[in-house]
Formats: sequence, structure tokens, C-alpha cells
Amino acid sequence: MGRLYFSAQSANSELMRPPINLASFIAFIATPAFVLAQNLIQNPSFERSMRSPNVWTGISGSGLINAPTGEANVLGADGKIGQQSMPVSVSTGDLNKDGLNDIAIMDGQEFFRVHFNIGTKQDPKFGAAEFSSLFLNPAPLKLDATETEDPKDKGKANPKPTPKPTPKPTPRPAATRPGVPQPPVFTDAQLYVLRGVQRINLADISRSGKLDLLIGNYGGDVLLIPNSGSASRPDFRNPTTYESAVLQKGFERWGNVFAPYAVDWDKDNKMDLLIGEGSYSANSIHIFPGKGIGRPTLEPDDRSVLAYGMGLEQLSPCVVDYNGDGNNDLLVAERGGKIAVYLGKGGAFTPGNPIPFDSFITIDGAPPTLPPNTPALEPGTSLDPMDAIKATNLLSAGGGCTIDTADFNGDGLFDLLFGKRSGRVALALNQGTATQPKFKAPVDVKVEDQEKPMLLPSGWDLDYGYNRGNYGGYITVIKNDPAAPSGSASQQPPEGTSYLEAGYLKLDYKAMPPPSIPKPVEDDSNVIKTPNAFTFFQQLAKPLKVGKTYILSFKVKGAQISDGKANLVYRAYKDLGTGNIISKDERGGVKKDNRRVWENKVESATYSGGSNWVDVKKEFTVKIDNKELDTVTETNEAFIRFIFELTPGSGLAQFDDVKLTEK
Ligand SMILES: [Ca+2]
Ligand SMILES: [Ca+2]
Ligand SMILES: [Ca+2]
Ligand SMILES: [Ca+2]
Repeated sequence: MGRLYFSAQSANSELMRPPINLASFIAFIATPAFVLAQNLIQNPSFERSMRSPNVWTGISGSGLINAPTGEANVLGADGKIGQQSMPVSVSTGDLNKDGLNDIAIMDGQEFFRVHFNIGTKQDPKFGAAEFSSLFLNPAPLKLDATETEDPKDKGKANPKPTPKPTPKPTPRPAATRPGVPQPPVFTDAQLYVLRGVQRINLADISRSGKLDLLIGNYGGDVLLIPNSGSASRPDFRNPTTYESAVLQKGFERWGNVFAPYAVDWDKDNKMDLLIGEGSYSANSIHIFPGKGIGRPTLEPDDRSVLAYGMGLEQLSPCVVDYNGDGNNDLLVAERGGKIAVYLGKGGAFTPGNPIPFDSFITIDGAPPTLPPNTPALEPGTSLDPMDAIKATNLLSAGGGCTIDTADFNGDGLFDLLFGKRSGRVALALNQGTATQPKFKAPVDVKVEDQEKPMLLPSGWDLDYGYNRGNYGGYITVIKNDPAAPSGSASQQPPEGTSYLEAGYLKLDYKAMPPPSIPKPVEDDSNVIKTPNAFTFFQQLAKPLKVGKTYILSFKVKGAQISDGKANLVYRAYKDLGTGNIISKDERGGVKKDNRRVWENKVESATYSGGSNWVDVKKEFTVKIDNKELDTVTETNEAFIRFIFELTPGSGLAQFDDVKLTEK
């Protein structure tokens, strides 16, 4: 209780998948500790900070492509379902028709971002990320119930339970034939999980000369997002409804973590749809043979297996003529980061006649270095993939990955592009021939731009709306620059040498229209859905004393701030229960005597900003009204949260010198 959590973290047991793992790419910068006597706020004037990559530019501290990753419950190497970090999804193609292949990524929070190729035909180079307006899976921010609780409920031992959101059926068009079940009913939290782990493929589905976007997800939906831009200026927008973009009809679940890939596999001039699947025990690459041009259908009866995974999992397919015989071949990335090759036989695809596993790609195209106990091969056959994968010289992206191919250096040979679990993207250039491809180990792709890192204040949790589609929104520590012209107000914090700033980056895109921030959504009682809400939060390390008076103060400055509040929440409780078992049911379930009496209070200070630093002050006395708590002398928990909305694109808020002191 009392901690800030994002809706995707364990607050709701139905929610299995944290949306984003920002903590994993934070590097510490050592700065001297700075503690003010008697101030209950830690790092109160933001003097201590940690460097963090800027999610909106997609560049790591070492100048590499870097996108947030997500986690999902999938089948692991131990045969058990567990939470695993998933690779970002990649797809490549020339999105702006300048003759250079670009890198598209679907990141762990389901943002579609493109690093456009700004190099030459022979020497690819990639710019900073450009985001599209497509955003299908927002994650609302949950506040502590106390912050929005009805004042007349305060102090009651049994407060009103938070109303549960109404479960919604998974949106999918009605079934077209009898026997296909209607969609089941899912809660918002379940839908959030089912719509995560989006895997993408760019393909000219409508043969308009523009690349459209196919998306598969954790729950097994496949969506088509048509490119609504021009040939040279791609644009991907949210469909009118999620349902309208789903290709399947009815509900028939046959796999999950879908990785779609559109290609005319059998060269009959009809676009076929391949789907790699992710987390069921018998993973395969499936094919829905094309029936014509345009929107593919995924009628369950049309599905065939193109290639069996034979024990390989989390399959991400792509198609290329690997051995130069003119027939399409299948490359499949798997859970361990190895690439399986399945050689196509050419001709029309016959259902029930899948193509066999051939080999894994090795480093430098060398023969696989297999362990001595590997079974001998019959002539004309291939090893079982579970034996072949034991070779020690296999090309690997270093853990689960996604894959695509294109010729990135203009030599006519296809190269390999990987999306990785680290959020990086890697390239392996083909150094072989048209019939014998050869690859060295993949190399992480650099970005030709400044990193523009953010500084996260130590001791504070931030939320700048990334999970809600607040494009360009940021919260960062700004450090005093001694080289700045004197009198430059923004360079002079009222306290110390740093202050905290929330605002919007200018998204000055070269190839895509800048994304538009989704319209504000009405918030539920304690769930923030508004994209342009910002918060920063700190759990107090020390209790507040009952009966004492405290002064909360801070300095604020800014423009176009609305609903600015600093909430100081405190809570006292006492266990009345004995902890003893009071009943057992037939199934062995036990009920313990866990009665607890508690009381929550919130003190709010409001602010709206202005062109000069303003002092905001609030004096309050810690009071516990509940008679059953009259022996309590100090709070059990307390936290402070600043929460405010900024006008999208132009709002700015700055904070410094937060103090909470006993009077
Ligand atoms: Ca391009
Ligand atoms: Ca075809
Ligand atoms: Ca071939
Ligand atoms: Ca090449």
C-alpha cells in the first residue's frame, strides 16, 4: 500500500506484464550527497541525479539504437511459463522511398518508431527515432486511493471499495461461420496483457507502392494498419477502433505471441501471410495462402503449417532466397537468439506438405561445430533442430530476438537485422556470395545524433506519460550551467545548482509527420488515463508524528500548468486481529483473523506556475481521528506526489527546494 505503482506492476494480479523496463537502462552518475537537516524530503532540491537515455530519441548512452523493452509470461527453456524480457520487434523496408532501407521498431510499450537511413546505398547510417501516432495499448497510471477518496469516507475502517472497471469483450468482428465461438469477456487489465508484445512486419499489402504495417500480439490478434501517408512520407495512425484493424473474425485461439510476415511465398502473385507463434508447446510457422490483393483474411480453415518449430520457440519468421536457387526460404529467430534456416522447394504451396528444417546459420558460414555425441546423419537428411542447436559456432543475437532481412550495403546480398532483448538493434552484413551467405557476429547499430540524455532525480519516481502516449513529454533534472549568461533565469535555480523540469521536447521530424498526443480521456476514480498528466513521487523515509504541525513548501515556475497539486498522504493503522486461523473451508483454504483499523489523510497544496519562481506553502497538523487508533504516535506510511497536467507540446513546469519540516 502507499507505493506508486504503474498499472502494469503487480498491483493487479491479473496483470502479468510490466509495460516497460526503464530501470534496466539507467546508469548512475556519482554526485555528492546533499542532505538538509530536518527536511523529511530526500534529494529535496534535485541535486543528485542519474543519467537515463531519452526514450523519444531512442539512443543509448553509448550512441546505439535503444528502445524500451517489455516482459511477458512465456514458455521458458525449463519448460515452465514465466516472466521473460521480450526482444523489441524489428522490420525493415524503404519507408520514405529514398532508395535506402530504414529500421522500424515496435518497442516494449507498443510504440512504432523508425530510425530512417540517412547514409548512402553502400554505407547505411541511421538517424534518431521518429514516432508514429499509432498507439494501441495505453497503460493508465494508478494513484493511491487516498488521493482521490471521498472526504466523508476518511477515517472509516471499511472504506468504499474501488469500483472495478467493467469487463469488456475482446474486440473482434463477429464470427462468419457457425461453430466459431464469440469473443470471451476480458477486463481492461487482461486486454492490456493480450495486446502487448506487438510484433511487426512492413509489407505493401495493397500494392500501392507504400509499406503497410502488420501487427501480431501476445493474445494472438493480427492487425493491419494501412499506411495513410504518401510514398515518401509514411504515416501510421490509430484505427477508428481496435476491432476494425483485426484481421481475424470470431474467436479461435491457436497460439500466442504472433509474429506476422507477409510475402508472396509461392510466387503466384497473391500475397500470403505467415505467422510465427510464441509460447505454446508446439511452435510452428503457419501460412494463410493469399486469395488476392489487399486485406488478407485469416479464416481458420485456411491455416496450414509451413514449417514445424520442432521444439524451437518464440518464433519470428522472415523470408529471403537464402541459397540463391530462386526459391523463397524461411529464416526463423528463436528463443535463444539462433537463426534456423528452412529451404523452400519452390512451386505452389501444398497444405500438409511443410518445408523441412535445414540448419542454423553459423558464424562465417563454417560447418557447425557439434558435440561428439551428435547422432550420425542419414544421407540427404538434416539434424533435428534440438541437436543442431548444440553447435558451438552458431550465429546468435545473444538471447531471444526478432529478425528481418534487406540489403543494407548495396552489394546485392541480403543482410540480417535483429531486434534484441536489450532494446538494441543489430546488423550482420552478408560477406558471402549469392549462393553461400556468410555472416560475422551481429553488431549493434549506432545512431548518428546526439544522445540528449535525461537526468532522473535520485529518490523520486517519475511518470511523464510515456505509457499513455504523451509524445515528447519529459521530466528531467536541469543543472546550472556555469557558462550560461548571467541573469539567464532558467539557468539559476533558486536553491543549489539543480532543479526539476517537466515539459515537451520539440519533435522535429524529417521523414514522418510528428505524432499527435491522444485526446484527454476521462480518468476513472483513481486511475489517470489523461496522456498529458505528469507526476513525481517520493515515499518518506521517516514517519510523521501525530499531533505535530508540519510545513510543506516548494518553489514552482512554469506555463500552461493545470490541476497542479502536491499531495502529502499519510496513513496510520493498527492490527486488531490475532493472525490466528479463524476458519477452514472444505478445500483446505484458511481464513486468518487479519482485522486492521486504519486511517488515511491527504493534505494538498495547489499551484499553477508563472514566469517567476513562486513559493508555495502549506501548514498542517497530523491528526488521527479514529478512536481505535488513539495510541498511535506516528504514521506508518507517508508519501508525497506532485501531479499536474501540461498543455501538450507547450506546457512547462519547474520545481525546486521541496521541504517538509516540523514546525
Ligand atoms: Ca528510406
Ligand atoms: Ca502467394
Ligand atoms: Ca532458396
Ligand atoms: Ca548486403
